[in-house]
Amino acid sequence: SCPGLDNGYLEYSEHAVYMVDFPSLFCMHVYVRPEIITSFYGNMADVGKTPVARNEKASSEFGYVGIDAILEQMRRKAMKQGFEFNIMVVGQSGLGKSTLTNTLFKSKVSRRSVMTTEEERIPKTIEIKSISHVIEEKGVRMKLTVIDTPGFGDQINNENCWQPIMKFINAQYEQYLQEEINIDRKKRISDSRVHCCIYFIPPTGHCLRPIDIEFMRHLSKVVNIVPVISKADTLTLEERDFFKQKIREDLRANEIDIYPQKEFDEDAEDRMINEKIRAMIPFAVVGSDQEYQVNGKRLLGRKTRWGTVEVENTTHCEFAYLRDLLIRTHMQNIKDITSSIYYEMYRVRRLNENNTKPNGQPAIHANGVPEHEVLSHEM
Ligand SMILES: Nc1nc2c(ncn2[C@@H]2O[C@H](COP(=O)(O)OP(=O)(O)OP(=O)(O)O)[C@@H](O)[C@H]2O)c(=O)[nH]1
Ligand SMILES: [Mg+2]
Repeated sequence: SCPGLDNGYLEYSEHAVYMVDFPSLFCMHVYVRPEIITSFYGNMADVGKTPVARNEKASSEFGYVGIDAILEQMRRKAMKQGFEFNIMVVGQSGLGKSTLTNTLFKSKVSRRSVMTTEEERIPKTIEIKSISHVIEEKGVRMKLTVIDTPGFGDQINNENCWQPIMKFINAQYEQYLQEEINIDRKKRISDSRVHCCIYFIPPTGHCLRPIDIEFMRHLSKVVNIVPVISKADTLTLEERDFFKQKIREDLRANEIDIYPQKEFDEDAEDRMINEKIRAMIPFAVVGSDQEYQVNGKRLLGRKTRWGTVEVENTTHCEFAYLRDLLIRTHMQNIKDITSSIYYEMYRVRRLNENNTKPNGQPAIHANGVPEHEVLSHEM
């Protein structure tokens, strides 16, 4: 029904109508909303801000719709919001947890955000303490929080020494849940949930101790566990390899599921990458917050009479692998598992408790979501 359009064709898109009449006049009439014209030849980076009018013929010729622009939109949103990541360090007293916390902040993660220069000894940790730094790199903001915990094993009876840690982890889930079920809830809930727990194994060189097995068995049910062998500078290379293998066997024998858990591998590629990590875990780490001059460079290390152990040198220890796993390669996955597995289990359990019907039957569907509940939870 377009006047004057003979032998031509009509194209329609959401934002523009094209009437094309090539054979008779060799001209093309384009009826298009004025604001579209400005973006018609626009840079693809601007896609997402203003809809781009697109000739369907050209689209089919070149096969490009612009779906990939969603990545750019997501990137912008994520950069505006920033990221939060919470790591907890747990283990027996004196294994270097507080030192490693400082190492994490002073290493390449955020060398600039820690400005302490004075050499002070790290005191014994006596309460659970969170240390946060906002790190910015290439416009991406991340609030990295390390939760330092008091070491256990000092008591005569060390039974149930995992309980205060478990209580803290659950308290963070509870806080998140309360924010989430609030009628007037915030658009974005601040996330204090423990995404990952670094468990410190003493460098005995033998096998896992019952207390380590007990601790990890309980914690692995509520949080991602990444075990490390602490003070790895005290082991020879052979001792280190033997100990690592023995720990992996002990973990398997005791059915302790550590991160990255096999059952959460999403595809073959995931499996391939994670298998390599599983073969390296537990990382044998060395911690230090002191810098030394080595070959003209200032490096984090531990100076001894026979040389300096460089913390970030992978031929000396595996701290850099640990940091890369946590920060560079698996952070999002660790957060996803926290949110979709561990927090979800906590949430279902808590809502089940609250929604138990008078006859004792929980008012929860098989999929774990209460009938009346309209909760949406972000990953
Ligand atoms: N050889 C060696 N010593 C370390 C290492 N990391 C820390 N230390 C030393 O171990 C001692 C205890 O370190 P902390 O970081 O206070 O240990 P912690 O686990 O926080 O101890 P608590 O707070 O009591 O639980 C300090 O003298 C550190 O310098 C390491 O990788 N190798
Ligand atoms: Mg400490």
